[in-house]
Amino acid sequence: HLVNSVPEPRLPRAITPFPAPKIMDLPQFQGEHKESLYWGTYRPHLYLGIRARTPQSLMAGLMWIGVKDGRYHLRHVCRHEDDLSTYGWKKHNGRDYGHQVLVDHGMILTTEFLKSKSDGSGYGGDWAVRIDVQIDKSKWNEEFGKGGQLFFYLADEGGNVLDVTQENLNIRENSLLASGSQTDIGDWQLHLKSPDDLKLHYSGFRTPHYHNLSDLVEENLASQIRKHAQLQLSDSSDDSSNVLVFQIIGGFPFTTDIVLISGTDSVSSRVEERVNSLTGTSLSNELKYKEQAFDEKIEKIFNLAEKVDSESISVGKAAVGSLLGGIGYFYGQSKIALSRTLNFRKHVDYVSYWPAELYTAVPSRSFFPRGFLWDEGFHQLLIWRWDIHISLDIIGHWLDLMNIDGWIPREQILGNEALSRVPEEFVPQHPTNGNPPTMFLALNDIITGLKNNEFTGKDRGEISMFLERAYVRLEAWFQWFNTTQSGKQMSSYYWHGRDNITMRELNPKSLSSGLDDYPRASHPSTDERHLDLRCWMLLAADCMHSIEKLLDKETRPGKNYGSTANLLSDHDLLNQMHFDNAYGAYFDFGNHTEKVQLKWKEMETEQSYAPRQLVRDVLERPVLRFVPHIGYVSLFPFMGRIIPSGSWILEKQLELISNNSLLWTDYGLRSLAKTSSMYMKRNTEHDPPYWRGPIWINMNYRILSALHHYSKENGPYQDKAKAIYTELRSNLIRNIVRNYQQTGFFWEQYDQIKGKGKGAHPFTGWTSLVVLIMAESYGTI
Ligand code: 6A9
Repeated sequence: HLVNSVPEPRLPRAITPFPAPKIMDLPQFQGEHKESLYWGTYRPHLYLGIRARTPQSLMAGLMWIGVKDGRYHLRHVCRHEDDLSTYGWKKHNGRDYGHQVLVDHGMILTTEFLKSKSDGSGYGGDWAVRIDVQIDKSKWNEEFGKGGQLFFYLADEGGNVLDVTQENLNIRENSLLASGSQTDIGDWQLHLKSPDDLKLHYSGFRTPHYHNLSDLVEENLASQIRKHAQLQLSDSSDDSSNVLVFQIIGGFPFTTDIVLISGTDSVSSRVEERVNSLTGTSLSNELKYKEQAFDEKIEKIFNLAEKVDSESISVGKAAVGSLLGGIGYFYGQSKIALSRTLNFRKHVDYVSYWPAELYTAVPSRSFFPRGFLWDEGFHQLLIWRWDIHISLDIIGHWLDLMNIDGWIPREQILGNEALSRVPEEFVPQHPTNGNPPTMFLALNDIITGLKNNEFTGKDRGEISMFLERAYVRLEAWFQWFNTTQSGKQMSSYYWHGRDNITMRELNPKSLSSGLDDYPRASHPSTDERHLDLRCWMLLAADCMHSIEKLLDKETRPGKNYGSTANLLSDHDLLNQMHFDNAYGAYFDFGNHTEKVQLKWKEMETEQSYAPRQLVRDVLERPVLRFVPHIGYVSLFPFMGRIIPSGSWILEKQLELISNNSLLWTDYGLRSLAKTSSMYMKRNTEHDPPYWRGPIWINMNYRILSALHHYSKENGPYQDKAKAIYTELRSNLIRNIVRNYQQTGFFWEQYDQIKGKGKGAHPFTGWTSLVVLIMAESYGTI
């Protein structure tokens, strides 16, 4: 039979999937589980966007016309430029309920989302959206109009045709707006009901592109204005439209309920009954009930009432809501760089990864609405406590993205919508670069949860089956780090892929570490030893060891994560490699000089547009030595709880943390000590300091967690740890809460001088860990 077989072309290794059964094929992710998560607000990059967890979904979205500085703007995609004074899910359970408030220059929109599965509905059930529009009279100028304009659309990624069901859209008499058919859900209908008098217009489009739908609407409106001097859609659709936009015009204030009913082809579909139960008073009641359930669940899981004041509680709820409401579903192919260098066209050559699905939370709905590997491990610290099934589903999706070498791409830019937001040079992912394996943080926590009987019968079984299947992948992940990121000395590691020929960077970055511009050895080399990576390896080995024990795999010959964990947690060994006795602190090691600066230089180049350039000026020969920056990296052994509680080094670490001329501020701990030569230094002309001073919440959470641990361990420094813990915790809570109240957002970082939120916002990723800080939930590691 060999004769007829055509040899398969061999894929480059980097894009060859890991050869093991997919985690997502496990029975626990099929059936009822899968159906229950079919629809959701899975388009987090939009102010309101709904889709299903399937590659070619029926999608819905909301646009509206907002007014800023006297000019009209169409809102759709979350953008900093829109300058909304707040938006985000105040409550959201990640499954079938959400409540969001958006404030757009005097216009206040509330969007609520509800799912329901009842007799007769199609796969995934039905969903309803309530949109409420009000104005704040003190900010709204009557000249802008007495009414609001919403645009609600449906788009079928599968290209199926959508029908407008009545030409004159008289919703007083007939709530049906549109209908269509879809493989997963059968026939469906879209209905609209409102207690207020609304005017409706519509327009249909045929397009294969879904990342620029607001352009279609804008063009249609512009041409209508030219032709008829009226701001209304053309009221036309032909029988090939796969996008339908409904313009809803109402006088302030107004409310509208929009419902998607699926499976209307079934004989028992009871359409009218279902529409009624998902609109009007029934919807109000159902929303109220879900809201209460959300509040109760928060209280039950996090016990906030016992821990913080009521203002903090509502911010804590918004943190949970916004992280869960930010969960998205993406589908597409990552681009994988084939080399580090640019080709003659100044592009990076790349190949495409296999088409893949990713269900994940996102760090920021406006600025980076996509999956980031190490962010996700932190997100799961919160999500598993809320809903273990959602959490395992997310972790499973990520682990299924692993290639045959045990590598997982760091930043997931899947599909055109995601691609359209990222500058080309940042798209290709480098298969030589890692990113901290933070999923082990969550897995460790989950395993502790198992040991403490926090899960019931069925969940316990599913978690074990999950770990059983994930095991080979986790092992490959560990091995990928252990082989490709190892250093010269035994059990030393460094982040590979730093640029060692750059002439522009003050200190070559290590994006793979997640800490981007946090200063490392001035001259990247194979002699480097990175403290943070070594500690991540300990976490990974330790977690692998726990899983081995749990699954009875400990006795396999040649494998023993226990001994690796012992080696990596050996305090003397750690001290030999990373402890600077003179300074009394832990450091990276490498080829380093402190005497590096950026200097303006006249360049001999044809690029006449930039004759003067800021370049790196090295004033002294680097030597192999400790890299003397106090900051997050130097606290990794503390975070990993490696330091024995009786050791004088622990006292020293507590001093570094609590000293306000180093890391301590009233708002949380700085990323880099004030005394560091790189403190708040730009890395290039265009690269302001990022992890060189500002306060980041993921690292503060880890440090706080270790302080909490040492405050419980008997030892001479227990009280000191306790005192610092208490103060740091209240500083972090107070500042994040204050910022949320004043600015309406959670932020990417907080400035170390006044505590002011900085960078991307809303940043509803790891900043939402504030709720775990409020609850004092820290897990084992
Ligand atoms: C590049 C810009 C319109 C940087 O939160 C995600 C990551 C973290 O994983 C990382 O630790 N952030 C942190 O240092 C944001 C990275 C954003 C890259 C976007 C393209 C285009 O924006």
